[in-house]
Amino acid sequence: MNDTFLKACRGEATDYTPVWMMRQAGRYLPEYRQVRGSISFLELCKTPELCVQVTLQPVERLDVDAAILFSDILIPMEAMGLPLEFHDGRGPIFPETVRDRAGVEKLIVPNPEETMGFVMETIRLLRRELKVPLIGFAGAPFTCATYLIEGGSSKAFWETKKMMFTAPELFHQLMDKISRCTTAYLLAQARAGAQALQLFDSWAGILAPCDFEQYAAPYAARIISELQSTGLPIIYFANNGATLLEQSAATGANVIGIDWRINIGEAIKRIGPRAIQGNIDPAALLLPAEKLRERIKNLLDGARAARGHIFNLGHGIHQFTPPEQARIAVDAVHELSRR
Ligand code: 1CP
Repeated sequence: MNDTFLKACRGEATDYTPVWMMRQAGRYLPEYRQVRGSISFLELCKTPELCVQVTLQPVERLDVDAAILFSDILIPMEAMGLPLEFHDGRGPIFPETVRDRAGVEKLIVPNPEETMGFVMETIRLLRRELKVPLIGFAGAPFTCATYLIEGGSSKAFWETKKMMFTAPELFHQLMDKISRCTTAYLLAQARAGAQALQLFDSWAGILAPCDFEQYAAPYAARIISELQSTGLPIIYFANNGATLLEQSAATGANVIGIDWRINIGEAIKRIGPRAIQGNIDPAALLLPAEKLRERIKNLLDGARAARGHIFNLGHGIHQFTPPEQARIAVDAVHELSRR
């Protein structure tokens, strides 16, 4: 059993720097595209045997030190009672949005085992196969709320901010409901065998620090505190969150994920004595091998001051990344960090 990743999460010494990549299973892998050729994305998410297969694909091809459950942050939002659709090339769509009191009240806080048993089954099956730790995950409440309110992806997040600023009580009610769903869901993942848990706050970076403080961070903090009983390392990743690092650390997460818009040395100073995860620009995987290795070397040097470093990209791997380049990066991290 390779527990290097878990040791780094806990700030313990490791023989080398562990590595995984956000969205490491997915469309950049031909073997993933082959599975997806015969099944829709949502059906794939609900078929444990296939989720196991695609979760294992990057572990085998890239030699990463952790696996991440194959699923999506919007699966529990569908379980809250809002129909979800995925259209190729357009991302997720909620045809009914949540914008008023009736919409918030209609949402249920589901029993995760009953409504998302396929996720827990995937976790149980994976634990039998894996020789690296398995990361479970959920969207952080703010990020999930944007999808419910906007009805899908967004650029300006106007409807979300409109609710925040014109109906704050309703917004808090929605956040509270999503948070209760998320805590129950992650506790169920832990019981099924997840060995670390990551909260993805992909859109937190659109918020002013004062609004992050008031409307988003307290809910992430509450979930993290309710997960303490599991004893599992919790990773909090706010994309575009370089302006929110102190507040992200204050959520109580054991590991703070950072994107590439900040130097890791500066981020380490700002998050204090806890582990850090990141932070190569996903596009930098396109660099010629020698340049890529040089960039990784610089990152590893910069991360020496950290109390635990997990190498990752600053956000999900891009769909058009050549898989061979990802493998070059993983090998470079392993080789260059070994003492
Ligand atoms: O067509 C396809 O096959 C679907 C593409 C795809 C994949 C492979 C989507 C749709 N989701 C996923 C898997 C996924 N999503 C994982 C798998 C595990 C892994 O990392 O290997 C994870 C962790 C997620 C999480 C997720 N989904 C996030 C948070 C991470 C991030 O990238 O910021 C978000 C925002 C989503 C929503 C989502 N699902 C899919 C897409 C294209 C999107 C983003 C849409 C948008 O930009 O708003």
